[in-house]
Amino acid sequence: MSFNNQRLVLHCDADSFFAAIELRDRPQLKNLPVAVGGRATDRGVIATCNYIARKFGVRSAMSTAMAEKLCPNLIVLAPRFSLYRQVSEEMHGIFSNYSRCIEPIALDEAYLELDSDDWNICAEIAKDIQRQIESILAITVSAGLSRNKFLAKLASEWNKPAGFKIIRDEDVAQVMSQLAVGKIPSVGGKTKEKLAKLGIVTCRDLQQQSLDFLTQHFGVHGQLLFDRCRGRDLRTVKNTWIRKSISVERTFSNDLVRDDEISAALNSLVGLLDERWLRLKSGYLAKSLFVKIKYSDFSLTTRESAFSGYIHSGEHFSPQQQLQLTSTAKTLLTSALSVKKASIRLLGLGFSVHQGDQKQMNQTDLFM
Ligand code: TTP
Ligand code: MG
Repeated sequence: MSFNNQRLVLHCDADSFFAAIELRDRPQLKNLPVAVGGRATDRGVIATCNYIARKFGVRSAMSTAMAEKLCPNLIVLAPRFSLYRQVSEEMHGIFSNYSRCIEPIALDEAYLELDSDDWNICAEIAKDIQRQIESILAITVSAGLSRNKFLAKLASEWNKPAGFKIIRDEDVAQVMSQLAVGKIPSVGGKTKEKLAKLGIVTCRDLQQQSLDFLTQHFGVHGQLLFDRCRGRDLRTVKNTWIRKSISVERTFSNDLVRDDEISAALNSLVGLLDERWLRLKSGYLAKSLFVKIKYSDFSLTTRESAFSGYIHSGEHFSPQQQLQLTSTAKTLLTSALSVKKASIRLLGLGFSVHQGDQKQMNQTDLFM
């Protein structure tokens, strides 16, 4: 089998994404069946559920009433979409430290084209991404590494949750021969049924059919079936991810209470943000500064302040900017603490950004 793509593709998909985010703030529910969705009394549906609930047959898009019938002890939590979007943004930010070509597929899922064709190097990158996401975001992702998008996605689904699988060139023939046709993403219920009527159940069965036969029965879809059942996929990874923010955060081993320790933590975050900002490939403009606080009860709050000017990436903050950023961050923090003064478990600091032409921008614009 010959392969056009030299670079390898990594597919990452977070495990029970919405539920995992809810569970990290409610560790006491970790070993119970938990779902995120609407209430049964409101004719709600399940958005997702943890793997414990899946053992009872609970699934995404199922009515909550049905889910509660299957799993009477199911805990159904209301969704918090803006939080999921924020975590998604942070997860994609982590991806961007490892790849310049990222194609997001969903909030919790992306293809990454890696800069290497060395399987071992790419496997290390994949594992590093998994570790980073777990340590920074406290959720797990499954990852699949292969030669193309189709095979990489197949690999990431192989042993969820927190799974990692590589499908190497020499494994493709065997993997495909045993695969059910329903595992090809575009083969939905109807196509599967039609294939079954033709006696085609596995990809091996599909491989026995000519391209003519498949186009005769499935039109333009025939070519896709012909390719996928052999593990072929010529789609490239399209770099469509746009960074919207960059942030740094610290979880403290002892929750912060005193003003002086909170202030010291904030100063050190400004330093960390400066480092991240310097390393970020140039071309980003910061348009606002935000602080994020997680209290010891795991509740979360953010405060944001827009700039009237811009600051651009790829350079250290000037001393003046450093002062102004620190002072703005303190004001934001004070505003949050005036609403809720409690011990702090985590502090974060970041910029909302957009991509822009540096030449148009004058660094001294910041906070003018
Ligand atoms: P998925 O990645 O499909 O599911 P998941 O992350 O919950 O579980 P898995 O471990 O199998 O990957 O979807 C990502 C999120 O999208 C999911 O957490 C909730 C949301 N979603 C819905 O709201 N409705 C749906 O029907 C599906 C499939 C997902
Ligand atoms: Mg997922």
